[in-house]
Amino acid sequence: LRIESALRNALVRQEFVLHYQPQLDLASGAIVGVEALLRWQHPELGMVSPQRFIGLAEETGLIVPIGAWVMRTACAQAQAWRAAGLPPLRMAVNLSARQFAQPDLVQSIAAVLAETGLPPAGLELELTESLFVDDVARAVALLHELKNLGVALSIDDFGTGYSSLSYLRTFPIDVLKIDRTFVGQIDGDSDQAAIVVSIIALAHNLQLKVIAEGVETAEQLDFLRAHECDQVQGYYFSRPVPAAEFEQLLRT
Ligand code: G
Ligand code: G
Ligand code: MN
Ligand code: NA
Repeated sequence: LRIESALRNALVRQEFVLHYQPQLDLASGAIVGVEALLRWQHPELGMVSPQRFIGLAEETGLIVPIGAWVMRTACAQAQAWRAAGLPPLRMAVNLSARQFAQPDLVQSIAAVLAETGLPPAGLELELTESLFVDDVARAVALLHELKNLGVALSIDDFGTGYSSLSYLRTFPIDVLKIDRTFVGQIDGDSDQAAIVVSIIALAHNLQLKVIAEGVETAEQLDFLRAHECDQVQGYYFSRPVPAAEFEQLLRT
């Protein structure tokens, strides 16, 4: 309960911050994207991990105003970097189930794009397969509306959900993000390696881009390069870092 009331106050007390993790094009090594990741810096509890509060924020509905703050802050940051002359990156923002269920989701994203001036193609929404299972027809319609705005859509944690692969044909998805549990075991476990190779082939056969998450070693990187993965993200390149640090990364 203490953490719940603290969470209720976190927005007005400005205790949230976004960290940013680069996504690199595997062929060129250039940073082409960035994922915004929410952090909660509580004066007494310290840095609270999203694993501890995203679930609670979902249950209480607090994720809606928090998610709106994330969207505005991430888009404003992406546009500020562009205005500063840095290479244009695609900003990836995680969407929760509760946000996905909001009737005004599309309008609220359109409003943030208009307000910040970020071109729609500069925003990517990270969705999980679990968002699609409740009402597939609504999900398909909503994804088309989001696509019509001009934003990119990715499936996060791909391979860990329970939904059918058939949605990949009917949903206007641009990117699959291979879950880090598969990537982390490329070296030791040939079954996990086979899954990674299969997801890359699946993505490419459907004309989708594929990003490997959780890349931590040179061996994993070599494997992904050999199998023509498009983009990589993980501690091997950088942890999620504060905006100023990310900007340094972009300038070097
Ligand atoms: O960055 P970290 O590994 O601590 O994130 C833990 C989990 O929290 C991940 O599943 C990540 O997707 C989720 N997460 C991080 N930032 C956000 C956010 O802004 N919105 C939502 N809905 N989830 C987030
Ligand atoms: O669920 P989602 O993919 O959004 O979660 C992203 C989370 O993964 C972030 O919290 C981020 O801190 C974490 N992460 C990013 N790169 C790595 C990595 O190389 N290894 C591990 N273990 N976690 C990572
Ligand atoms: Mn993500
Ligand atoms: Na993920």
